Amino acid sequence: MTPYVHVEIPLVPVRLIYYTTVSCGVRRTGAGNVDFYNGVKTRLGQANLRKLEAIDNPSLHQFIAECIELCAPEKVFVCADTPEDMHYLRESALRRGEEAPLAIEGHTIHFDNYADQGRDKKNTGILVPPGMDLGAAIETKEREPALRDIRAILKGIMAGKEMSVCFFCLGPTNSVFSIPCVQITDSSYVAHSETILYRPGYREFLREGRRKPFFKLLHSQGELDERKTCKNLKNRRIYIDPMDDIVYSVNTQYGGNTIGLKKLAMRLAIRRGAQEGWLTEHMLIMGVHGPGRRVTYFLGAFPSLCGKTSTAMLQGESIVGDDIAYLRTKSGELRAANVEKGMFGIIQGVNSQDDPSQWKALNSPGEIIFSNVLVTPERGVYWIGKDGPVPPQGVNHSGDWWIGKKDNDGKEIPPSHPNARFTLAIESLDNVDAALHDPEGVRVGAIVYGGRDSDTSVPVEESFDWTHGIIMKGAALESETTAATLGKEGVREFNPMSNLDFLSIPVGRYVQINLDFVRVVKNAPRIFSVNYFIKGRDGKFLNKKTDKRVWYKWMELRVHGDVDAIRTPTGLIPRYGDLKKLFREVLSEEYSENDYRDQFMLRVSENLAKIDRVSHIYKTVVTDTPEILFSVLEEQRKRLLDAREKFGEYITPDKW
Ligand code: SPV
Ligand code: MN
Repeated sequence: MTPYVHVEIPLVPVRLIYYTTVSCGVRRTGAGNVDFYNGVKTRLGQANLRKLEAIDNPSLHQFIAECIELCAPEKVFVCADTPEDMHYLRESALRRGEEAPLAIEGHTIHFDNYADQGRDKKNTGILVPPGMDLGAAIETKEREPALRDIRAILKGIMAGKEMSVCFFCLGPTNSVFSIPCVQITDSSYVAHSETILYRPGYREFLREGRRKPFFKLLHSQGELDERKTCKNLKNRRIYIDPMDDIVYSVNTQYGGNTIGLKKLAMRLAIRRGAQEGWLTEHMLIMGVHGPGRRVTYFLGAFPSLCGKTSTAMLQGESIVGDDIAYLRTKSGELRAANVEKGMFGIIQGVNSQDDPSQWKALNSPGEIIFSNVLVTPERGVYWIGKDGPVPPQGVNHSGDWWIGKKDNDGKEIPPSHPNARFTLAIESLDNVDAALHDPEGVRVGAIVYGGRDSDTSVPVEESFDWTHGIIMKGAALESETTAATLGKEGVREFNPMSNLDFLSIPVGRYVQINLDFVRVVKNAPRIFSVNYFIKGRDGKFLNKKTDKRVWYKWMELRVHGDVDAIRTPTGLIPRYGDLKKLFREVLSEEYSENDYRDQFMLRVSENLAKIDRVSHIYKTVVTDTPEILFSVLEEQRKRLLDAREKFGEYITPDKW
């Protein structure tokens, strides 16, 4: 693959401050080999040592030895991806009480601390050297003091515990997308989750030796309470150090803060991609099945808890991934691969009617970790929105639970946390797409951007072209906050490409890279927006959950030029007749002209207000905004003002 975007990221290439400030557990012997010191050797034991020595990679050995010296575990387990090693990790999670078995075979429950139920944005930061500025929209910490701080917290933190050293691969193995990773953790839950979520990487390390750069991920859950949840949340830290490709996470268990390969390595990958000419996106990948046997691959970017997994799992379509995608250009095509092979999905609202594939998997034997749901006395599970009545009592993220239980602030505790999740292998779903592990990825036909927007955008709309799409659908994306992150819910926030939380490069540069990305692509994918959350004047949602099945079929037809669309100031919207036909074919439902009018009515003031907000942010919070962003915003403003002049404030589609 030819990288064609070359971007200098201003990071000073200082090598391994981390390594040079600690005494090393390894000694270099000729030819770059590394000899583990005795203290490290003793903790590793012969069998583990052999597994490590089989890998020809001195800097890997050095990193592992230094983590052992720093965290001082009593013993170390190295996972070489054999069935026995995988079994050992699963069993450890049960033996140590980080997970407990449920009634259905293979199902387990894990709880995070009551105050550790989402991504902790405040204590997560990209480490930057003095003088480096990623802009006010990105949380950064000054590198050296932050390293000193986290190293002090990590010092001796694994005393009396076992450390696991695991190898994984981001992206399909043996592919241009692959990035090998080493995960070190004292949490069997984290290690176990990763064996479900990521492709095994030990062989990748054996094959690549020292040739391929790799990511290093160090996690400790710290001290646990009697429920096996984190005790020292005040010392929770999640630091991403792009200069050394290392991620540190400590005193937290919630997956989004601890599963190093997920949102933590994602920050490292965004920066690496920016340097090498590829993209890391917060995107699902799905096959949308069109007329005949046509399959068109879609990417979809949604903020957390805004319908990404349920879209990836749409009935009638097939899933490649539901959270993170790598995008590369090759031979005039845009191609994408799922970074993961499993799903850490939101469980709230999953029911037998709307989510048959998930429902089936969640109710069948097989390896699934449920987190922060309610466990009934029969060791079944219940979550908000599950079929059937709410059990009167059980155990959940708050401990013993009963209907009406209140927390210390007098707030009623729901049976499950809104961010409760399930972890399972995508291969266990009956709608898995055949291209899941394709080392070439899939060819992308369309990109969809969507946020939680109750009052502005129509349910589905195509952009005029790539630039308009990247700017108006992606860079201008806003969404109301959710329970996926700690803090207040329902606050409208700017979230470019649904990726803001994970950016490790300045926002303006990121937008520019997106704008440039398809320069070598012959037929650039079409860009759409969707809004599943638009409400009417009565405050009720205008769409049913299942309506999105129609939107995707319509978009698929548009990609192939099979239907026309109506041009409005904000983009191209469906014609009533096409939707009516699709509602009948896909959902066996009648779609009324009234519904169409309400849903696709252009709200001029709301759209103008959004342009004001977005323009303000790109002038103040973001300081390296590409000029073209402002001209595209202003062109859209002019189209809206002209339309208002002609048709008024609220414009139904029949006016166009
Ligand atoms: C998200 O919050 O976007 C998730 C789950 O996909 S987490 O692992 O918390 O990032
Ligand atoms: Mn996500």
